[in-house]
Amino acid sequence: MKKVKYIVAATLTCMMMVNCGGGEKKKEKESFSYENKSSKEEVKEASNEANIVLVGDDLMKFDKTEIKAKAGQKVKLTLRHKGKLDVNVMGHNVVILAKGVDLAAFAGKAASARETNYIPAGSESEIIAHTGVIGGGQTTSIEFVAPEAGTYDFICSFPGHYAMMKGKFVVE
Ligand SMILES: [Cu+2]
Repeated sequence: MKKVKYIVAATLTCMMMVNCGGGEKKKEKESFSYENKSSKEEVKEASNEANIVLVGDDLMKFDKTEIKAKAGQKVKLTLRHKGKLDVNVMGHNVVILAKGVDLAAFAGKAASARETNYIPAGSESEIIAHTGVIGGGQTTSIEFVAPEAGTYDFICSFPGHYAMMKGKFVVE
């Protein structure tokens, strides 16, 4: 078992090196042979983290209306703003709300919470996770652990955005 874990770690390292280095031929070959030996374990390891990427734009839209993870799974959520507008004009964030939180009520509070980056003070219990606010051309990431199974709302809490920029976070 230890040996298998080592191989998986080595495979992942190889894959990362290949990804970062643009794929030297020799390394690519190595990672390939490892991959065949331990493909099952590798899938297991990979599923330990959900990699979610949401892209926002200057038209007040997210590119997805549904994102997914498994209960208890480590989630890496990346928000990319592919627009050009400044953070003060077209700022975006992602706020995942706890169950039972009223979307409109939360967004109303958030809109006037400019000093705290549109996260209302004292609203911790209403939020599962949230990113910072970014402008055009910027990217930000957060990591958190997926809550219990269920469907959660996510929004951009920048003033006036939630009606257009919202979706479901489905936890299985
Ligand atoms: Cu927004």
